[in-house]
Amino acid sequence: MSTYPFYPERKTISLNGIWDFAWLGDCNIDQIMIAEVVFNEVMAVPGLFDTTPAYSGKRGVGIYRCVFLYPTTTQQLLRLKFGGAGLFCRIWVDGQEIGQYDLPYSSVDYDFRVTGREKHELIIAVDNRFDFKHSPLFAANFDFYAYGGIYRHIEIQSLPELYLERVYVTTKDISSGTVELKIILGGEIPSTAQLELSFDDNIKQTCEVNINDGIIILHYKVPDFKLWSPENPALHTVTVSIAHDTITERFGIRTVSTSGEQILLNGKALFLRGVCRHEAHPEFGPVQPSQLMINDLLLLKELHCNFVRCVHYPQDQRFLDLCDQIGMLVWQESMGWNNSEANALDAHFFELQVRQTKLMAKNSYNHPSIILWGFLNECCSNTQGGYKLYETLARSIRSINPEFLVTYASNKIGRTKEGIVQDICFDLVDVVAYNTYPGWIDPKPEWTDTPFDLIEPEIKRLSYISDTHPKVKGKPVLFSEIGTCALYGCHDIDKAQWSEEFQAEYVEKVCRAIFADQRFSGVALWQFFDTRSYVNAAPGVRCKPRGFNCAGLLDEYRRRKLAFSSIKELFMTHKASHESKFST
Ligand code: ADA
Repeated sequence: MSTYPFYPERKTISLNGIWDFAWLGDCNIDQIMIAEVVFNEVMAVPGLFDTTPAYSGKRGVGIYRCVFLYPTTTQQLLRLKFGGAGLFCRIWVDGQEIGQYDLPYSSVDYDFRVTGREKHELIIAVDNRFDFKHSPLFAANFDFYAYGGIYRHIEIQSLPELYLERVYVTTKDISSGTVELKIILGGEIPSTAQLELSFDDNIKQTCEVNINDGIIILHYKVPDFKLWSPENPALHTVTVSIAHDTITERFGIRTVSTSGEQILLNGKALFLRGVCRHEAHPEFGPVQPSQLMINDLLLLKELHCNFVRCVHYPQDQRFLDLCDQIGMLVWQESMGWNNSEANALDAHFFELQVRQTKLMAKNSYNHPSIILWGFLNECCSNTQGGYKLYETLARSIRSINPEFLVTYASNKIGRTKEGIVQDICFDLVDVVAYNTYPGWIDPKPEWTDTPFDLIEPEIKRLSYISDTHPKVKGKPVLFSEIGTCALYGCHDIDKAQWSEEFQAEYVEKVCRAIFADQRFSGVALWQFFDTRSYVNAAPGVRCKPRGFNCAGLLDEYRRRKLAFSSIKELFMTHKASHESKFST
C-alpha cells in the first residue's frame, strides 16, 4: 500500500521484501568498511532485527543490503523514499554514501544519481544504540521501546530534471469549495511553465503559469465539492502535470480554527473523545501491517472515538491516509519525551527538533484528519531554555501553515513554591493540553489516599487554572493524557490497583468528571493498548511490570480489558447527548 502523493509517471520500485543482513554489533558506526561486510543472514524490510529470535533485545549495528535493477546508460536522478527507521542509519548506493538518517520515525527522501549500470546495491547500516551524538532524539528512559530496524516502506523513484515536489492544498472558503494550491517544484526550474491540472477525475485544464522561487500559487473552486468531517469524510484529489512529471494529492475541504474556548471544524464546535495511540505491537513493534492499522481504526470507531492522539513521534502516512478516509480526527506530534532543559540547550538536539517538526508538517500537510500539531511531550516547558525551543517549534509549524493549530502535552501543571503554575509556554499555543494522572503518577498520592477520590478534585483544579491563568484563559483546553494501568486478566472484587476492575472504575470516573465540566474540549485517554516499554535499560528507572506500559484499554494483542467496555458505553452516551450541540 503506497501513500499519497502518487507520482504516476515516475518509474517506481518497491524495495520491501527480504534483504541480506549482517550483524556488526557494538562497532564504531562512523568507521564501517562496507566493502568488507559479509552478509550471511536475511532480514525483512520493513522489519526489526531486535524482535527476531537471534537479536531480540540486542543493541548495536545491523547492516541491510539489497540489489535493485535500474538499467541506465546515461546519468539518472533517483530518489530513495525512506518511510522511517530507528535509531540512526548510514545509507550507501553503489559504494557511495548518499545520506545519514537521524530522525527516528520520520519519513525522509534522499536524492542521488546513478549511471552506467544495470544493477545497483543499496546498503543501510542501522544502529539502535542510545547515543546522544548520533540520535539525540531517542533516550533510554523513554517509556516506549526503542526498536532497531527499518520501520516502514522503502521505494526508489526516478526523478525527471524538472519535477513536482508537492502540491499543498489549503481550504480557503468552505461555502464555495475554494482551495489554494501551492505547487512546489524541484530540479531545473524555469521561470514560466505550462501546467495541466484536474480535480478528481474531471477534465484537465491547461494553464500557463509564472514560477517564483520554485513555487506556483493558484486558487480554484473544486467542482462538485463536498466538505470533509468525521461523519462524512469526503475526499478529493488534484492531479497536476508539468513537463515529464505528474503528481496526485488527496485532500479534504474543511477548516480548523479556534473561537474563544472552542475548537471549530467547519465553524462548528468539536468535543474530542479519544485515546493515545503508539505504533506498537509485541512482535512487529512500530512496523505496522495494513490490517493492524485498519483493525485499530475499527476498534476506535467501536469505542465511539472521534479523535486519536498519535504519540510520541510522526506516525505512518498510511495510518494518516486511513484516518482521512474513515473520518478520525488526529493530533500529530514530533518526537519528544520528558526531555530536559539541558537537552533543549544542546545545539544539535535543537536543530534536529526543528528539522523533524518542519518535516512532519510538510509530510502531513494535506491530511484533513489532522487538526492539532504538537511536539515535546512532557518536556521542559517550565524553563527558560525550554521556552526558546518551544517557541521555535511553534513558529516552525506555523511557517509551514500559519493556520495549523499548535499544541503540546504539558505535565508542568503543578504550582511552584511561590504558587505559580510551573509551565511558562502556554502563550505559544492555540490549544492548551494537560497530562495528569491523579492518584496514579502525579499529583503524588499519600499511601492512605484512594486514587478514585483524587480524580474529581484534580479535574476541578485544572478547570480553575484554565479559567484564571493569564496564558490559558480564553483558549480551548483538553486532556492529552489521563488514565491508569491494569494487567490484562487480573481481576479483583475489591478493585485492587492493577486489576481490570480498578482501571475500569478509574477511567469512568475520569470521563464523567471531564464531561461534566464545560471548560474542556476533549480527552485523549492514556492509552489505547498496552505498549512495550524499556526493559531493564533505563538507568535509575525500575522496569515496568512485564516490560510493558499497561495503561491500555486493550492489551498489546488488542484483547479487551473491562475499561474498553466502560469507555465504549460512556463515549456512546456522550456522543448521543452532544450530537445536537457539537458537530461530532
Ligand atoms: C507520561 C507519558 C506517557 C506514559 C505515561 C505513563 O504521561 O507521556 O508516554 O509514559 O506517562 O504511563 O507513565
